[in-house]
Amino acid sequence: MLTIYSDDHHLHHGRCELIDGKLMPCFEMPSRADHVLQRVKDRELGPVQAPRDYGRGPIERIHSNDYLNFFQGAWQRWAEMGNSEDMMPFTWPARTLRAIKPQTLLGELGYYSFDGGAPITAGTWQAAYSAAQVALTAQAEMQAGAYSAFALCRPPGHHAASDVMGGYCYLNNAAIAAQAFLDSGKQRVAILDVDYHHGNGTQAIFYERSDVLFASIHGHPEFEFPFFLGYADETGEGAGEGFNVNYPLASGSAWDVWSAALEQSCQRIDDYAADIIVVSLGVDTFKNDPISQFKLDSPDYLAMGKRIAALGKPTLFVMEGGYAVEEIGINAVNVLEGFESAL
Ligand code: SP5
Ligand code: ZN
Repeated sequence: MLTIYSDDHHLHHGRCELIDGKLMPCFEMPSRADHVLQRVKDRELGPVQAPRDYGRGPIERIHSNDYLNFFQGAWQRWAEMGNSEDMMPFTWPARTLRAIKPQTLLGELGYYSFDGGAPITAGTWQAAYSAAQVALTAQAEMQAGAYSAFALCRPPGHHAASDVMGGYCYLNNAAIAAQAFLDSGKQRVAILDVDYHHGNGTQAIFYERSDVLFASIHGHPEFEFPFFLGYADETGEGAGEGFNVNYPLASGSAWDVWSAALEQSCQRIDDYAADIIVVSLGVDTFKNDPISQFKLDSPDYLAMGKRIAALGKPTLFVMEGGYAVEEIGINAVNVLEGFESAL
């Protein structure tokens, strides 16, 4: 399988995030992608290529221009104000306030974000922009005939909506790739989100559309981040009614429970008759993940890849979460090797 990877992800290295009542060093760190790349090489998964640059156009198909302009220019404005520490939002337009766009940088930052988990550093835009190009290049390789590809994206994307960042995510790489498939002639794309957390950004982006089926298996929002989306009764709206499906699972879920939800997800994707599958590949479902509560073990990821391969559809894997850094490469590449072993 072809891997697309850019070293630019090193340009994003946030100092800390606000998590569970504490300011902690960022769990989403550069060594994550380094470990995945090393494992791709160790296992001789296939060639590794740098991304091509498709510009901002295909990103603008998913994200609003106002949001992109803000994100692209934020660090320079911050630095011109004499700052050198990471930008972190701390006030959001929650209920009782107005979602009105402020004129000042920190007000705008709160307007365009939903948590204190996505710091902006000097290199965050470039890293996120390159990650989107990684996804777009992998998409183009598939459009040109590859049956599968691995977009080794960092930072991840599935918590980012059209004009909102959060949950370590800025640009929604999987959504950008899915839209690119549609724009190059595909009719139906299924996004299977296996990250431990609900893909609230991806769901929001496609919620009223029938050309993208979104299926997500995740920690129940009753107890887990992002808390405010990901319930089973969110089935889509308008033209999108019936094209969104959530499988919120209990804390402590292991492969027996998780694989039953995967089976149901795959059934839904079969019924949808997708042309292409985009997998939001998070491996924070791992038993030793430091911020997650599922109990998958490394061999389970091989089985996951095999089941996805049985869908019998061209599949683009897009890297999302996974914070057990020592094992992230083994687990992510196990999915890809399981997939290839079943072809
Ligand atoms: C891409 C991705 O995996 N983003 C994850 C962002 C998670 N951020 C907050 C995690 C909160 C963990 N603590 C929840 C405690 C509930 N028992
Ligand atoms: Zn996650």
